[in-house]
Amino acid sequence: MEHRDDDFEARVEDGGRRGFLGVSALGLAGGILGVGIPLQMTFTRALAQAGALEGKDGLELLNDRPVNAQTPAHLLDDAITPNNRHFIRNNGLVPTDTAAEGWTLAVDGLVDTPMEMTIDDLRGNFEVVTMALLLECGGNGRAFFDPPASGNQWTYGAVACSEWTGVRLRDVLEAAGVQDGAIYTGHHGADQHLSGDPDLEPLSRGIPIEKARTDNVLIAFEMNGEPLHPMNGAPLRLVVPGWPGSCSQKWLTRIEVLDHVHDGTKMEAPSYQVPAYPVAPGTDVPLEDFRIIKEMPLKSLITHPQDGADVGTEFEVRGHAWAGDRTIARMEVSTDYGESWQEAELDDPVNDGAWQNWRATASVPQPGYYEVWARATDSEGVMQPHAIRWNPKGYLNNSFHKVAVQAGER
Ligand SMILES: Nc1nc2c(c(=O)[nH]1)N[C@H]1C(S)=C(S)[C@@H](COP(=O)(O)O)O[C@H]1N2
Ligand SMILES: [Mo]
Repeated sequence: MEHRDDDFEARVEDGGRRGFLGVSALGLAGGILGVGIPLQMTFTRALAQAGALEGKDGLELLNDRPVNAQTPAHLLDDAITPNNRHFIRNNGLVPTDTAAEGWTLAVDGLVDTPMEMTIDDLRGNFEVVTMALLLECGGNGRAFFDPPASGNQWTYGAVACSEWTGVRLRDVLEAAGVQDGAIYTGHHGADQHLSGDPDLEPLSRGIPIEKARTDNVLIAFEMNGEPLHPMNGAPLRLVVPGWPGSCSQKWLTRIEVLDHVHDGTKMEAPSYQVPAYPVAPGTDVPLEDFRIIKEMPLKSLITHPQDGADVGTEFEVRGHAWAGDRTIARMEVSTDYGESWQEAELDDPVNDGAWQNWRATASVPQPGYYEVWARATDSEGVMQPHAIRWNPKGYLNNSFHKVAVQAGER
């Protein structure tokens, strides 16, 4: 079943790549490639795609059905990711009506009091909090797997840290009264399955109840002080920082409390799962040997200089770093292929669940071509790896980010 679904996704993605060229050709995506509109690409479809990225700026469309778009690393330079720079990862089709008016959220399952609430009810009955929270797709970095893994070919830009306003999932669960024996949540959204079958959900994931009860898991109705962008889950979504982005259900309509691990769409292997043991690249791993990804690994991103930039022989290097449910303790950069490392200045996270900003002044001995590498070490002494172990679906690539620069006169 799942394998067929993946094949379908892969085919759709080929369509997406053609689509991307089409948008460029219309001059709507920044004139990246000088190619004509492929035959498959109708004018209407190109316009539909342009619409998908409305309110976004500089994102690279990886797929148009479903819409998936990543943010180039240098456009993630802001300390807090603005709405127009937040990536988009959809498994299905965006609901046609994303108005806040009349939207309801049901909380049911193993609770004393099943509830159905409007967004005004949420605002009125629970403490409203604003937090900067990191979202990263489990497949960010998939493009670098060899043999390649099917799915969106994310390079670096399926990550963001915006300021989300909402209520704590914990508070809502407490109001509903979670019963003994509850171990997991199941999340449901209003998006439509690609097949058009209304009985199928494109994605329905959940998290262990302990995670659902942490302070920084929000049911959010604002993104950087504005209503959510339609592509980012308007009018209501979950934000589960530090865990695979797929846990953060968009267009949220229902949260179930369960006495078993949720069995919704894409909870099953191999979706958002990795092998229980190390496997050689290309191994066909039996489905029962996969395990659900929980916390995401530590990682960092260089947002300045831009890859390929001209810089002086002394230049600023900066970016962000994050570490699942932990924090980053040390950030280092190298301009000599890792022969020597220089410590960067590292900010604390603005709150639990935010990425950390860092900066360093690099200097190189003479003009020429250099690579800038960055690596993070977390609060438990775990260091970001130079390369990572292959897995069938291309998840959890947290290897060093490297950018190339030309320093001094060419
Ligand atoms: N309802 C719904 N929620 C969803 C998804 C989806 O397809 N449908 N995609 C998930 C995945 S895989 C990721 S990585 C994040 C991405 O959030 P964003 O699109 O706001 O960046 O949303 C998650 N929530
Ligand atoms: Mo994702």
